[in-house]
Amino acid sequence: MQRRAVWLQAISVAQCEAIDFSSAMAQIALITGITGQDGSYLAEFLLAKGYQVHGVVRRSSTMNRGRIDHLQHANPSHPETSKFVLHYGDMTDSGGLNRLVKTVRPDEIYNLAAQSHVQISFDQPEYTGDADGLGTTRLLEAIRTMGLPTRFYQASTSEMFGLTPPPQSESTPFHPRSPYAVAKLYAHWMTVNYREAHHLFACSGILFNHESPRRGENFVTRKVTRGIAQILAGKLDKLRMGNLDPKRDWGHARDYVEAMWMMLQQDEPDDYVIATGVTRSVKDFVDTAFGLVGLDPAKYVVSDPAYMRPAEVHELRGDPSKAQRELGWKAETSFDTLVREMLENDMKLEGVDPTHHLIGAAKS
Ligand code: NAP
Ligand code: G4F
Repeated sequence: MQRRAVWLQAISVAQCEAIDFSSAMAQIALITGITGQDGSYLAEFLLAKGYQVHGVVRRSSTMNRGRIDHLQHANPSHPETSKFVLHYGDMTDSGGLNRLVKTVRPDEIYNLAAQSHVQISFDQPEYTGDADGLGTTRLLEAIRTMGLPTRFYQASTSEMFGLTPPPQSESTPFHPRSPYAVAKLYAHWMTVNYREAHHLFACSGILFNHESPRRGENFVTRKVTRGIAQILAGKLDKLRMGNLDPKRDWGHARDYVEAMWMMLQQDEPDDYVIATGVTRSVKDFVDTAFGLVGLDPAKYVVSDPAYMRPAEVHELRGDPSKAQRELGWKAETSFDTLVREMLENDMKLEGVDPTHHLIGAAKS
């Protein structure tokens, strides 16, 4: 109980400044966005590799650390000896970011923090630009002005391709279609610019959609798997959806965080597309997920204009051949396995037994 109470906080700047983290023998990684889907998988991955992992968390009135609670509890609570240390910070606050980089002196920074919802970025264009765009510049400037040899990973996105038809590779022209994509494109070019102008080891990973049971509940895949679980639990009778025609290249987040790390282990910094190379429509996802529990989507899915976007990205399909060739990376999880894993998780969360509903689920 005592240990949990300590860990439900992050350490203060004063505490942080009193500790010499650079004396740790382990490699040190700093992850912004550690409470998000990718941040949680990446933290697990780096801890398993023996890194000391520092994460940036935002202050909120309720704790939203569900994705990383298990990591907090598995590590000793004393910041000097722990392999997992949390710090308060925000991408809109350059003073705090500067102090963090100065005191933690990370070997690697993974910049995953972002207002990452495309549709919401139309409602919050300025904030999205500040956090996702300028926030990246703040971190790059912190590394540059302190003269650190820190390697930097930027979470760029296939949304930057927007209207440009597939297949999309590292040499495909960009045509962003939302304030989110515009902000990310600015951050992408700042990453490239700090590499070219200031010789930072800075990489931009252009990742296509990746999902998991930890995906935020208002992204389309999780909305569908969670909706199905709620239908089975008798809590929902209709699933209100937007445009079912757009196509996405969906992979598993667990596979994709490994590619982030691989980029920072190369001899030279570069940019890489990370994708499966296969595209499916939102309707395909809906049909697959409903099919796996033997339900007819036509009885449950209804169209709701509230989820239609002012400008849509119609088709994304990445060409991951450079990552395969140079990093030795390739997506491992199949589409069916991904959908099944998400459904199983959401059923359990809703108190529904997957062995009764999920076709092919092993009986316990
Ligand atoms: P996510 O689940 O939405 O997580 C976003 C993280 O950023 C959360 O930890 C969030 O903190 C944090 N954050 C948001 N605004 C912040 C701010 N102003 N200051 C500090 N932290 C802030 O996103 P994800 O799916 O893990 O994606 C990780 C990154 O990859 C994002 O940059 C996203 O844009 C990019 N990306 C994602 C995909 C994908 O398909 N998942 C594809 C390409 C690129 P709270 O928990 O406090 O909200
Ligand atoms: O799941 P989505 O919200 O993801 P989107 O817009 O592709 O963005 C995600 O992937 C990007 C990488 O390409 C990331 F950079 C970004 O941070 C995020 O992780 O929507 C997917 C598609 C869209 O075409 C949307 O219009 O699904 C369509 N859709 C249809 N009905 C819906 C819904 N999307 C949501 N969120 N909710 C719906 O009800």
